[in-house]
Amino acid sequence: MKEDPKRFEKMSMWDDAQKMLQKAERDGIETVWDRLEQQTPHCKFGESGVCCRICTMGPCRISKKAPLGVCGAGADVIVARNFGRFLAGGAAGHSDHGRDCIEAFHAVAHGHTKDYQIKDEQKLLRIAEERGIAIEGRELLEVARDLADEFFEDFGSRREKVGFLSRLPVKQLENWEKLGIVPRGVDREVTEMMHRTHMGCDNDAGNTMLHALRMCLADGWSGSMIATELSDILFGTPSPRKAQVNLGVLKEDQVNILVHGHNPIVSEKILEAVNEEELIDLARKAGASGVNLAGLCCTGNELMMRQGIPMAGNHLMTELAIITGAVELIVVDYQCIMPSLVQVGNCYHTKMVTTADKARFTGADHVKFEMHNGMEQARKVVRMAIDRYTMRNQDRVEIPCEPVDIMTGFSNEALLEALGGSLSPLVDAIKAGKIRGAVGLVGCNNPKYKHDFCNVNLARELIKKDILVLATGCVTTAAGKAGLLVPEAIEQAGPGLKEICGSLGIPPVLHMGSCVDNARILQLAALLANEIGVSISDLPLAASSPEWYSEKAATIGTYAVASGIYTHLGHPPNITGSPVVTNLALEGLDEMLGACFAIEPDPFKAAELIDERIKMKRKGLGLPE
Ligand code: XCC
Ligand code: SF4
Repeated sequence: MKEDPKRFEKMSMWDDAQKMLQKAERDGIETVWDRLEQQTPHCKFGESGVCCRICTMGPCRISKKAPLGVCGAGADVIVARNFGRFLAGGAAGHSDHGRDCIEAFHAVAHGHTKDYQIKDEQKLLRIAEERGIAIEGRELLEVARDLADEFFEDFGSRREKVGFLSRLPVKQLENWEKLGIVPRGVDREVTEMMHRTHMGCDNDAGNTMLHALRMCLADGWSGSMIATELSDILFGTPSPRKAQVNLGVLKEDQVNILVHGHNPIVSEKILEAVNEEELIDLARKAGASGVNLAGLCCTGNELMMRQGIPMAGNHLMTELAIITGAVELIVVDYQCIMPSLVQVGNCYHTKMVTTADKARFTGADHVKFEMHNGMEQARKVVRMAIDRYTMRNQDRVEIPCEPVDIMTGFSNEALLEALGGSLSPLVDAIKAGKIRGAVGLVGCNNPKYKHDFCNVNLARELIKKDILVLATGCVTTAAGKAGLLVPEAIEQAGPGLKEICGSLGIPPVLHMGSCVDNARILQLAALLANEIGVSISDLPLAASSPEWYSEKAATIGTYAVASGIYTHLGHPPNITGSPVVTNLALEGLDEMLGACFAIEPDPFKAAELIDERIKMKRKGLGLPE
């Protein structure tokens, strides 16, 4: 690879990434792409899901010569168990993040912290009412205490179904009941998956996969949904605003701090601290002109959606951001944080700071954030960053390009407001075929693809076909860098989408938030289905994660399909060793749920697949092409 003069262009489509890859080579730094090369080719048994390590009679790997594991389990059972546990990881990640939000909210409601507040009182009251809590004549915090308890209950074992299923079209809930996939409690479904996949339990691949649907639905309709709703209540419901993306948001003459991870409980406090006069003065004394905060990945999405804080980059940009040599400190909570960031940071002056006991990194400093000390800890982190500024070597600093403008902040509340308070204009536009359908374009980067090439090109192809794109997670940064998150991008859209978005003054690709915020898309789908009087699976909707990598992304894809949304993935999960699981994913689920997975690495072909599906669903509703 080293001799190929075009190697950096093959790794990423972006100028800022390519320049930093060159610098990495000059500075002698190994990146995720180098390590991928070392790991290639990947183990075929692992890749197809037929390696079992569930007990110590094994490990067993299935081949033609040895078609059964020591216990007698075949490929289907082994794949189903492995995939079930993979999805459990994703559901647990989102939902534990949701639980952390409930704990923060609980602490506020009980007066255990002064560092966090209720920012959106109206939303608190609205959601409390939705969940059957009395609000009339009661004090706000009293209502909040009840809502916290109500949400905690959703994680337990005593419910027949999680609370937000009241949002679902009745017909669809009946179908889930028939199939036995109504999620009862978040922790319960995750734990049950671990139980079922213990040696000697659920030895029927299809049955294990049914439970996988139920568990992922618990994530989408409870764990993630609670995370989103409570983050809005605590930090404000997003509304449209401007922001900027790419490595150009770093400032050569300022103390640069990056927040990385997922939960706004940490990043929101860091944001407050960097705006404190005393700390800005301290930065000036250290020779900087100020303190600059930028985001990475999903906590970046959270801060961008609510506060307009710039986004330095997505998953594959996290190492490259440090390679600019301009980052004093990177503060993280959890999920999607490459352990390599510590080593890359050590090659410069960049300090890595962890904040959650459940996500510590060897070599990083730990500044534990708790409800009662969030502000104090945030100030400490900012002071650490200012200290590092004096250690920066300006000769090694290279900030590669100018930032790109974007528009963000499209919560469902904001979308409704843009539509004049009701969904009818959107429904009318869909019925008239001006907006032919909508696609949730979500998820990650994966070095197995040219970075962001599929994310960007799929978004472009879809809007050309008058399909509205709803972006979350790391796709957001890709779409933003490609100039698709501004109202002017309607010039790249088909005539119908151009007309509608043009009249509303919104971009054809709407940023709806972080990965847990895919719950916003679920809610929007349910609102639309209820408005038209059909199930979600009847709507001209699809989802796609072209460059996905994580367990969480697979869980999102699975709850999307289970919710009736056709879902495209760039590559399959590690299930291809099982005909039963693979056929179920690609076909069988369609019969049960009106939605299935589709696999296609080429974004242009994927756009065609999605387009065909949307045509089919429009036809089903009797809508014109
Ligand atoms: Fe992680 Fe959420 Fe994927 Fe980005 S998109 S790489 S999961 S940060 Ni959710
Ligand atoms: Fe092998 Fe069965 Fe044990 Fe898996 S559970 S490691 S297939 S003996």
